[in-house]
Order: sequence, then structure tokens, then C-alpha cells
Amino acid sequence: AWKKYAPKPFTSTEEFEKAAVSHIETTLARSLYNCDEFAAYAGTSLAFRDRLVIDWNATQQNQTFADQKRVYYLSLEFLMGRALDNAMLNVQQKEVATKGLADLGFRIEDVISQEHDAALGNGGLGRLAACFLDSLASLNYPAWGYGLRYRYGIFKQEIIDGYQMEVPDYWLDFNPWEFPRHDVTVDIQFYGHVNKWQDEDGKQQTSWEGGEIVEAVAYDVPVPGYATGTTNNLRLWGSKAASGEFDFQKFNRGEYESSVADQQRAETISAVLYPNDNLERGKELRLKQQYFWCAASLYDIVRRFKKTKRAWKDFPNQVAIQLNDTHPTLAIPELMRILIDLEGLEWDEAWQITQSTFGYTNHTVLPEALEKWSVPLMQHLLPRHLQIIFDINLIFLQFVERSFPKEREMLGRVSIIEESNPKMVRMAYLALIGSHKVNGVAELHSDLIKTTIFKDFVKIYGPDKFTNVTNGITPRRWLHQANPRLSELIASKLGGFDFLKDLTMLHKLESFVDDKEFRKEFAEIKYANKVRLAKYIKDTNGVTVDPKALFDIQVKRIHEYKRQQLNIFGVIKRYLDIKAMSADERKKLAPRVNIFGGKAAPGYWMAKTVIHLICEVGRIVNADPDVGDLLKVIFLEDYNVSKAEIIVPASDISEHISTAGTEASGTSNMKFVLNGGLIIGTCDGANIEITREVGENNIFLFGNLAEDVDELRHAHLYGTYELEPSLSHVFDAIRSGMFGDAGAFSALVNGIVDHGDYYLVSDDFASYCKTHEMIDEAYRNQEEWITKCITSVARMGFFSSDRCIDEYAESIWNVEPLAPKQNG
Ligand code: 26W
Repeated sequence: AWKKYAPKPFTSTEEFEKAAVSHIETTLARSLYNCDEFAAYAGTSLAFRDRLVIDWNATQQNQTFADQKRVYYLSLEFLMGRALDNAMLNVQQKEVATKGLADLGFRIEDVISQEHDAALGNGGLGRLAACFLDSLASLNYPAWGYGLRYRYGIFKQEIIDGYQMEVPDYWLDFNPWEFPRHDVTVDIQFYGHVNKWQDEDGKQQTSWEGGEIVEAVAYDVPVPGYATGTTNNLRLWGSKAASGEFDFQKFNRGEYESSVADQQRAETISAVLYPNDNLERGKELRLKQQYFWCAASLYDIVRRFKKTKRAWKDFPNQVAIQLNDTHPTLAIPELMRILIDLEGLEWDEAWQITQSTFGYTNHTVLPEALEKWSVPLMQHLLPRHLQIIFDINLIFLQFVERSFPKEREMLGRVSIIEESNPKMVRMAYLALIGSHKVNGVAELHSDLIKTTIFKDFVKIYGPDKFTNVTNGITPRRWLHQANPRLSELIASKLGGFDFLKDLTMLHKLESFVDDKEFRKEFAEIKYANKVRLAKYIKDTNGVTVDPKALFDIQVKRIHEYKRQQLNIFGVIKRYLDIKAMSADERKKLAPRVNIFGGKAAPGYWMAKTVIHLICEVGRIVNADPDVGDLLKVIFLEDYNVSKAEIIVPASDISEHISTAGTEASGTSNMKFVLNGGLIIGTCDGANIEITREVGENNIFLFGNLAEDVDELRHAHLYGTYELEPSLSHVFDAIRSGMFGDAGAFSALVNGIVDHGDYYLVSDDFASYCKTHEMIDEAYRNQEEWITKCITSVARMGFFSSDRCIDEYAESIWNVEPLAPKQNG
């Protein structure tokens, strides 16, 4: 049915050309005679933007008129990547643009690559938010994203002499995809004090007064659904000094410099994305960002609700707010403040409304990632919110005390306030208590939160408050856009592109697994994608790699729990083995290219050491004539979304090798398999469900299980534990200076040898290496390999973010899709 709602297309190549050229000449004021690739990008984007705006306005009108429940997805990160290619594909008009641009003398790939990535995120959590927006629009859900408009996204990574350097990512020079709404602003208050008094009726009143005001300005980004008229809105808040107040006064008093300084201080709030992934640092500016964005978003949501003139009790029937991790948890006390202090509701009614409105998604169990804010800091910055949090906690603890009178020790454990010095607010507990549903992001992860960090809360609220929604990825970007040839091939077998909206249709590919022609084309496409990546590697790293070699890829944030160190130690072992072989033995080996990519948080010294080791191993191995094409080691600089679109379709094997129980889900694992690659992985996160879907024969699992991790860690610290001998060999090589200054890597090695090997590298090393030998063996039999790949692709339907969003809609939000009005 969605076909009949497909938006109005450019009716001809000429029409597109005319629109693009007109923008180049008038909007950009550039002559066609010096039209470069950048101008072509700008003209093409503006031409498509005009199209999107029509659908966007129609969608907003339609949703307002329909007056049904909306979803608000609050996320401090949206890792969108580039917009143009996605927009052209989602409105199904890329061919027109390809032809039109060719007429004008451009290759569309070159034009697309002019666009700067919108990199407003660190990794998995931010990219998940972006996939969700694509699915929400594609499935016609009335939904808004709310985030921050950082002037600097995640830093750009440069590798200089084998070390990571960070360069600021200023991305807003030319951004045709955002619409500043200078008329949509919200005043946000910080600091100040709380006043309490009794009004004439004897009713207790509370207000928050004084302090300072910063203005939030809305910037709207259209989010087009695939093959539908629905174009949703992503609203990003930018900060600026509140207009007309002290700045003008100061100006008039001749304090020009200090008024500019105030302005800069206000703009600092939305200046930069914090580059830590899974590490909480408790910085005041970060708390300011969180409140600024929560308060602006809630004001906006409440304003929209109030226009409907409904009673407050209807709020949860009109509004579902999803908290993407604990970063937006302040939205809970903020809604309570609005309802009680500003709207005059009683506590119980306000609390009932609040709890029914929010849902909370947990994305990590790593203790160092759990957000805690010091009570003194909150008292200073948000005095009224701290009071509300104390009240929420008091009422909650009284309830726990009544329900479990014999378990007094539980009170300290579940209190929102940690009795440390200074006291800390545990944001995960606040998010859980203030929401009606809590979900993890893969089955194992959702089980683990119930038995570890939230164990007591399962007892308190019962198991029904907790649910699982396994993550997904959008097949539009991660198949159709990143791998157009594979998408075409699949469409040719399934009778069109409907599978992009119902990914379970992929299962029909299984009947083509023995089809000779299909297999040949499938293999050719993988090869062509590897050729493209090989060319990219040559251009960026200057290293020649053989596209016939097995491409083994690990791209993700660099983190000890993700165990890039395990991978590079395995590579070193392979290198040592090759060095020890005779020429005859070497001839029997399957050539490999080991590709790494990912950013280390700027202050994460150990992660930076891992990058350095990878680069140094590459430097030695790639120049060793004994090795030749048998082994190449590549570190790709500045891994991001647009680079992932080149890298992901080119893998034979990708690595998802976290210590069991640490990777909540992983989503790149899904991307790689959907693109016809196999994976080596631990029994962790979504790897487990991928195994269930594709079958044990089509995945290379290794390593210890989550349930054994505690005991193994204990054995490292106290038991009769011995370092894996083959890993000892690797360490000897590193210590010998084979890969440059051994001292540079001593902390990395000692962490495993002397300091407890927290991530169990040694425990999993032998099984990891053995599994890689099985991979070599399997790859030798190309026919069987291709069968595994095709079978896996056919079984990946479950991992569409469309399935995931439907599950959220059904089990958490209780919202229905809204069909777009037909254009015309
Ligand atoms: C406060 C510092 C901080 C920053 C970011 C703590 C935690 C985060 C994120 C929650 C980390 C993150 O991106 N988690 C990833 O979320 C993905 C989407 O659900 C999962 O697939 C990954 O397994 C998980 O690591």
C-alpha cells in the first residue's frame, strides 16, 4: 500500500538538472562555468531538499491534524553520516540524479563524497539512534528525534607516525540539511535558588528563581522515510546567550568584551560532543548539556501537547518519550517540575503521568560507564531538580521498606543517592524508577541487567517492568546504499525492492543458494567491493593489498573490552608462524589482510597504545619480504559512517570478539553479515541471536562464556593460573623490540601478565587462534564459503531496525503508524 503514497518524483532528468542548476546559479550565486564538484553537491542537495520539504510539511500537518500519540526519541547522539545519498535513495530518485549529473559532467560518487559526515555521535548508541529515525519514518510512525546541535562532532582522527592525533570536526560550513528556527526558542535556567511558600488557599508553592538564562534555538533536520510520503523531524538544539538581557545592558555600560564573553560561554554548551564512549567523567559542562537539551525538548513537547487543550491525565496517551541511555534522565525531574511547580498538579498525579510517559533503554553494563552526578554539583546547577530527586527517592524507599521490611540492607543498595563522599545521584536508578519500561538491547544483555545492575529492582517491581528489544540496523543505508549491486541482485531474485521494507523476505534467497549464476554474481560483487576497498587502502595508506586475499576486518571504537589487543596479538602470532615456515609451507597458506579502524577516546591511554601497536606491527609486517602477500596489516584512519559504507561490504570475516558479557549488542556484526561476510565472535551481545538465525555452521564462535567470566577473573587474581604459552611467545616478540620500542607496550603486556587480565585475553587466546585456523581452512573451499555467506544473508531478516521499532511501538510506546496523505 505504501507505493501509492510514494512522493511526487522529478518527472525527468531535465527537471532535476534545472532545479540543481538554478540553485547553483541563484542560491549559491555561482556561475555554471566554474561549477566544481562541491557546487554540484550543493545544487543537488538543494534540489532534493526542496522535494523533502514538501513531504516534511505535509507530514507535520498530517500528524498535527490526526492528533494521535507521538514518539519522542531523546538522544544525546545522532550519528547520521551523509544525507544526500540517503535522501536520493529514500525518495527513489537516485537514477534521475545520476543521469542528470552525468549530463552536467559529474560522476555521482564524486558529488556524494563532497558531503561532510554529520558525526554527532561516538559509536553504537548514536548510530542506533540514526537507524531508528530511518525506520520510524519508513514505517510512518509520528515521531521526533531530539538532540544537541554540536558545532564540533566526534573529532577527526589522524594517524601520525603511528599515533592517534585528534583534530576538531567543524562540520557546519555548509549544511543544507538543517533549518534554523530562530522563532522557536526556549529560555533555559541554571543555578539560582528555590523558594517555597503557602498561597492564599494554603497550598504549598515552589518556584526556582535567579541564576542565569541561556537560550535554546531549534535547528530542524528532515528525515525522509523510504518509499513513503512520511518525512519526520529531527530537532537539534543550539545554545546562545539569551537575547536582550544582560548583554545589552553591559554593552551600554561599555562592557563590550565581557558581554561577548558571556555570549561565548552560552554558546559553549552546544559546542562539542564529548568523545568518551563508555566512560563517565562527571564534568559540569556535560551536565549542563544534558539539562539544556532535556529542558528545551520537554518545553517543546509540553507546548505541543497544550495546544490540544487536553487534560493532563491524557499526556501519556499523546506522548511517549524514550530515553536513549541515562543521558536524558533529567527529563524525569524536569517533567515533574513542570507539572507540579508550573502547572499546579499534585505529586501523585504528576508522578503517575511521568512514569507512564517515559521508557528507558540501557546500552551498557560496564560499571565505569554508569552515570553518577555529584550531589553538590547538582545542588549548585539544578537546585530544584535535586529536591525533586530527593523526594522521588524518599517515596521510593518508603515503598521498598514497606514491601521488604526484613531487608533493610536493600535500601542502601537501591537508593538513588549513593552514600559516598561526595554523595552521588545514580542516574540509571532514577531512569528506571521514573519509567514504565526498561529494556536492554539484545537477549543476553537484557538478561544480564536483570541479574546484575538491576537485580534488586526486579524484586521490587517484578519482571514485567523489564523487557528486551534486540537492536537492528536499517537495510536502506546498510544494504541498498552501501552495497547497491548486492541490493540489485537480491531485487532481481525477489521481484523488486519490497524486501527493503520487509527484510524477512530475504529468506527466499535460500532457494537460490545452488543457482550457479546467482552464486557467481554474488561472489563477483564481494570481489568488486574488495577491489574498491583495496584501492582505498592504496590511496590512503600506500599499501598494496591483494583483493583475492581473505579480508579480515575489525572496525569499531577502540576499547579494552572490545579486545582489539586480542586481534593484534593473533596477527603477531600468525606473523611469527610465517617467519618460522619453510618456503614450501608458506605456499600452502591462505593470504590475509587484517584491517583495523576506530577511534580511541582522547584520554584513554591504553586504547591509544593498542592503536600504536597495530600501526607498528603493520610497519614491520608490510615491509617484510619473507611475508609478501601472505599477511598485510592495515590501520584505516578516521573510521566513520561514510567509511563504514565502503568497508562493511568488503569483508570476508569481521571480528566481534568482546569479553563475553561486555558488549551489550553490537550492531556492526549485523551490517557485516547482511553484506555477505561471515563473523568470528564470542558468545556475546547480538552474536548469540545472529548464531540462532544463521545457524552454528555459518559463524565462527570461540571463547569462554559470560557465566564463567567471574570465576576466571578470580583465578587470575588468586588462583593457579598460567599464561597461555602461545601468547607468551607473542609477548616475547614484543619485548624483544621486534615492533619498535618495547617500553611503549609494556603496560599493555603487563596488564595481562601481572595485573589480572581483566578482559581475559589469555583465557581466550588459544581458542581464538584455533578458530582462525578453521577460518583459513573454510576459506580454501570457496564453494562452501559462498554457500555459508548466501545462507547467512538470507537469514538476516530479523535484524532490520524496522522489526525493532515495531517492537518498541507495540511493547513500550503503544503508538500506531499514521499513513501519509497522498501528494498531489
Ligand atoms: C557517559 C559516557 C558514556 C557514553 C556513551 C556511556 C555510555 C555510552 C554509550 C551507552 C555506549 C554505547 O554506545 N553503547 C553501545 O550501544 C550500542 C547500541 O545499543 C550497542 O550495540 C553496543 O553494544 C553498546 O556498546
